[in-house]
Amino acid sequence: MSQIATVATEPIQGQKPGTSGLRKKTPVFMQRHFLENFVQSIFDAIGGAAGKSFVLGGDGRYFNDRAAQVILRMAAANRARRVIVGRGALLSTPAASHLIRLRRTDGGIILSASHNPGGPDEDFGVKFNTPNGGPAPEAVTEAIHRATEAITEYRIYEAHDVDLSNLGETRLGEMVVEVVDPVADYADLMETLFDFNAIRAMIAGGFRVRFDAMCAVTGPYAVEILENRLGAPSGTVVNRLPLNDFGGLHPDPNPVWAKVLMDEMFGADAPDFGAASDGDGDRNMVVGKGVYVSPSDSLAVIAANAHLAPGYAAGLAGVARSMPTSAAVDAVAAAKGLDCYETPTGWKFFGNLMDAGKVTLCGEESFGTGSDHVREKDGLWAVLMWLNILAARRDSVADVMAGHFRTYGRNYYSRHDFEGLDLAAATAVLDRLRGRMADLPGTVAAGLTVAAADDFAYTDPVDGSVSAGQGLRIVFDGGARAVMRLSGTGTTGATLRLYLERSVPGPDGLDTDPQEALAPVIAAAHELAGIEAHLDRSEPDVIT
Ligand code: VG1
Ligand code: CO
Repeated sequence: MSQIATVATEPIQGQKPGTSGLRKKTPVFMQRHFLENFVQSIFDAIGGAAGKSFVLGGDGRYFNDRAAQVILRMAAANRARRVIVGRGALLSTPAASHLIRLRRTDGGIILSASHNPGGPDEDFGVKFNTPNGGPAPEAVTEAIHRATEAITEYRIYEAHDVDLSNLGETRLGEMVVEVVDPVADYADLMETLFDFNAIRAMIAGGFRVRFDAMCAVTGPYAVEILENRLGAPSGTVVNRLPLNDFGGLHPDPNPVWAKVLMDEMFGADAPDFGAASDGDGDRNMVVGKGVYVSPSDSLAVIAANAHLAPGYAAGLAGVARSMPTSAAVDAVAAAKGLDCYETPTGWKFFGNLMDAGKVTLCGEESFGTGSDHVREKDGLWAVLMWLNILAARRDSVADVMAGHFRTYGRNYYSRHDFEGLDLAAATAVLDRLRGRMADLPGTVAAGLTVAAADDFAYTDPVDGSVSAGQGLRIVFDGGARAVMRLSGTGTTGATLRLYLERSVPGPDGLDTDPQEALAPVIAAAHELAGIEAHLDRSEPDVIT
């Protein structure tokens, strides 16, 4: 007989959400009480689940299906009214954000560790999104963390698994479980924003697209939108079947992990347009025939051209970028008279700006772009925006980029990641540098003179909340910049991210290799932080 069980438990250390939700090795999440404690803490932190409705879904990685069943039983035991679940417990992060908004739920739980690899020995994650559809802001994630430290019991309904393979409504006790098509509402939303006829005509005219779904959640979305609705030939979307270990791929759409796509786009007879997305579908990489578009440049190009898409024909309210993202978009904003906001890393900081109508478009250097159509970054949205721009301009990616640089100048940009570092050693490097920030101006390193240095702190212009310690910024004479911070999404050791930028106004010097253009900034940053001396590393593990 089904009944509600109240299970005694104890706090488990380390249930502190990072940049985007709680991420741990899958075996950690599968430990006794681990998932249950965290989910009960979410409910406790938001004043209980009774009478509320939620969206639930994930990127299909290993443990997604089991975790979804546990969360449904816990929602029922906590007397939630309704949970809307994507069929098979699948939902991309942007589709989940859209459903929360469309169905006006009290939030949603997304099962994903996003761009981190998945599988029994890889990563799993859980993220709570608030009723605006966006990632919980810091006040909420802190309340969840406090609840994990005080938890004494959780509630779970003892019942069989719910069949999530068929659309429609069932009941779990008093609670309604509504299984929905994960793709349909999202695809419909895209049709309202972009000129599907123009894109369809461009593709029918021979424009070739390649989309690499990296065996992650975007496959079914890309097949429905690009192949079924826009008429791209079958096979346009590769790695289209979501697999619970992503087929062993690292579902992070960048030139390193999406190398197969890069090789195709730079090879003979390359398609006109290539793109890839990450585990949960919120990231994107855009590549033209023989030309790579950096995420910071993509944001700038979209800011300059978004009016060509019907959903943005009235123009943008304003734009925002995370602090480490290049200032390429700032140049567009200045030229167009748009407000431009600079936020800490992580999409949760854009939510207030979008809710208040201050910005339409947001982006991060980490392959994240999006708008106020949802409250998450959105990989396929960015792909469709690009296709819409190319169809409207009847131009190639290479020509769009060259024209953009001629008009606005070019911000050479790169991120160097040093992975698998000892946490104490990496923290010490940043602490040491932080301690010197005030004295750095005037210092000469590798021939560059420091003009300004600080530890980025952000005051939210809407609610006044302050987030300090968001990254060390060093600006050199002439405007070149280095930023350093530790990753908040990894699950082992520490990752030091070094962000490098140098702007060139043009018309000369717009075609240099970015690593070459940035060489002096790289050298200066290494010298100031003492990367070789203290971390025993001279080369980064990943360069994007
Ligand atoms: C990284 C990126 C950040 C992004 C976050 C979540 O965080 O740098 O820009 O918002 O991942 O992306 P960190 O703390 O590791 O630098 V996703 O697609 O993994 O949700
Ligand atoms: Co992601």
